[in-house]
Amino acid sequence: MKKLSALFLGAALLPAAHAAWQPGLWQAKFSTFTTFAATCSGDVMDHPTLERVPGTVMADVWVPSGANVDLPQYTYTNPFPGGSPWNWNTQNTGWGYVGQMRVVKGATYTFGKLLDDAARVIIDGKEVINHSTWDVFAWGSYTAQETGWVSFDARVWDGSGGKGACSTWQGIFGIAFNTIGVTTAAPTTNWIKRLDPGDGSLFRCDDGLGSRTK
Ligand SMILES: [Ca+2]
Repeated sequence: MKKLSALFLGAALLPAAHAAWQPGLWQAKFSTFTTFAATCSGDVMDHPTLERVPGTVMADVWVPSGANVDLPQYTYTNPFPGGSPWNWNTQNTGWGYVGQMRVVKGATYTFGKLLDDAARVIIDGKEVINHSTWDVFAWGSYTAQETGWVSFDARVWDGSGGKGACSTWQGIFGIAFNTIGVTTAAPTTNWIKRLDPGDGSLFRCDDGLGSRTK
């Protein structure tokens, strides 16, 4: 009996043999890329700025044209422990986000983009948005075949001037989604932010068995 207890105790102390899922997405800031295509092809997981965030947060920040982008009000501070504040550069800033999104079988997820300048969204391998004209609304949809987690990859990019969520979505979100079939930007109440509430119920990302510790 003594031996058996020790065996159970030993098993409990062993590190988990699978990836540890965390709420949110991995983010990388591609501040030196000069094209949207370069931002889209950039490797998020190998980037030195790698940090875990709730969702595609920098798509939601708005910086007016000509503004001092270093001002604190234009930054986003990561609520996760150890997080950092970021901001857009004056020009040619890209952001990449990777992880998984929780979806429900049969539900159609319509993604919308209304930001300055560009966004691409790929969910479960399907590109639903790839649009690079600032201040122009774009959308695309994906229907889940199963209930569970699917891959999610989003990129946002600005060339110069104003950046982030704009027009009627300014101050709210730059990329959003809905599951009620809405394909117009207004009213904004039809749309949902891509932010995990903090419990891993919408977005999650794995820690790579210890190799992705930032
Ligand atoms: Ca711009």
